[in-house]
Amino acid sequence: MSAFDAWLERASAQAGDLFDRALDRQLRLAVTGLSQSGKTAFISALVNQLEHACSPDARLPLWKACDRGRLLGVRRVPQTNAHIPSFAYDAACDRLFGDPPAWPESTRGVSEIRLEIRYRPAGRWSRDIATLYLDIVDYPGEWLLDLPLLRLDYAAWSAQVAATLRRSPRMAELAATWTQWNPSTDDPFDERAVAGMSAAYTAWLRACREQLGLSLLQPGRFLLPGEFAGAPMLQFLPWVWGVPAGKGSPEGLYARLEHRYEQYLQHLVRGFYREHFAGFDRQIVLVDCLHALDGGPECFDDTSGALQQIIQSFSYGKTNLLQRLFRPRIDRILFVASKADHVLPEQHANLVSLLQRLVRGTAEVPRFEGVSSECMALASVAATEVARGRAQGELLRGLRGCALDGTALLIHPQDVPPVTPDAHWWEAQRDGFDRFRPQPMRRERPMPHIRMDAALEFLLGDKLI
Ligand SMILES: Nc1nc2c(ncn2[C@@H]2O[C@H](COP(=O)(O)OP(=O)(O)OP(=O)(O)O)[C@@H](O)[C@H]2O)c(=O)[nH]1
Ligand SMILES: [Mg+2]
Repeated sequence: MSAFDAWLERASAQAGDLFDRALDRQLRLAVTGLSQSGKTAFISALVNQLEHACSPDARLPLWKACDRGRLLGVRRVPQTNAHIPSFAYDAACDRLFGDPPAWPESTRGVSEIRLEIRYRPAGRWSRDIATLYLDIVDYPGEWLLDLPLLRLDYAAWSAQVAATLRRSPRMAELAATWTQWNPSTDDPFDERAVAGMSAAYTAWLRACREQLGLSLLQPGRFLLPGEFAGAPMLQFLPWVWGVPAGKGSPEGLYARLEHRYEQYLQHLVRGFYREHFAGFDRQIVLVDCLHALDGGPECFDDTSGALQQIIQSFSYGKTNLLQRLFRPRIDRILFVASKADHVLPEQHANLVSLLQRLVRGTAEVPRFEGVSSECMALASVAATEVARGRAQGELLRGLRGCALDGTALLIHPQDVPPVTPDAHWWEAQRDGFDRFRPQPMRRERPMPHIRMDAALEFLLGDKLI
């Protein structure tokens, strides 16, 4: 496609978007969450619930438009940005409904999906049929952590990494492979040495994720470079060897690393942000609180810190028609403790309370802008069922399902602490929360879920009146 054709396509897509926005019949939903928080499973489940919403098997009592019979149908339609791959809903379903069932694969690139929702507006005399277009983007969670870098220059980002190393001896220990380099600002820029050190830095990011369970790992594309693997702009690392007095010579190491950082932001992050992360109307933030608990205090704080950084990359506020057209902002945000099917229903209140603590700092920005927010515990696809049975000779009420390796399980999951755990809690020996694979499901029926209808009501309810 020539540059002109691409421009023409984008311009006509934008004109179409503007028209739908003027009529308030387009809604862009930001599905936000760290890597493995459940974004792809949520989007797949959302599409599945919407597509089955008018069938007799639908189980969405908390979604008023659906419960009151005003929903006429939902279908997938081509998204306006034809140059962006479509969300692989069918591939996700092939895995979820497969034999054995499996979760969708971890996301490796950006994709979009557009849903056309047809409904009858509320009101006794209304005979009209109205349409709402719902646009959703899926992307790898790692890339989300690049957005906060847009507010930091190279020196500020380097200082942030240096502070993290001072705070966390475990991270500092793993970082020895690259921190021991210890160059000077004016050292000559040696392409091979920088490539080697950048590889060591990337290996450190990976080790922090795999060994320490951390998420606040930047730059995100280092972990998942996509089509840019091997590009020089992905070869740099933070300057943690003291604060340089100046930038040194323009051809020196510091200045060249700084240039690479800026190129990374310019070519990868800014474009990605502009194309996919501007103009959202609603946001859902998925948080795997149980992973944060299993990972220990450092992982818990890391999750909280990562969410706080991410939220600052979005714009919030109440909007009127003009703003909605030209400067859309998020006016509702839903914080979700995902994978709630890993604990017993009576623990959901604790899970929500824990989520509130975890996102306390994060929720401040939207609240300050007067944006309505809510916290709930949800399972996009419920992989367990509450059951009674005997385990090791004991009669117990617990959760029945299959572990990720297929082993049948009946467990009584541990309780969820309602507040940020204290040192006592962290020190006690305990097993982690068991993880389950999806239960066998029939394609012609909607997927089992927990509170997807409440999420739909919060996110879309006021738009379907
Ligand atoms: N039991 C249960 N597990 C879930 C649910 N949603 C997600 N999971 C688990 O969480 C894992 C990650 O889910 P994804 O939807 O791939 O997460 P993601 O946020 O898209 O991850 P990235 O694409 O890597 O950023 C899945 O493989 C499942 O093991 C759920 O509703 N219930
Ligand atoms: Mg994903």
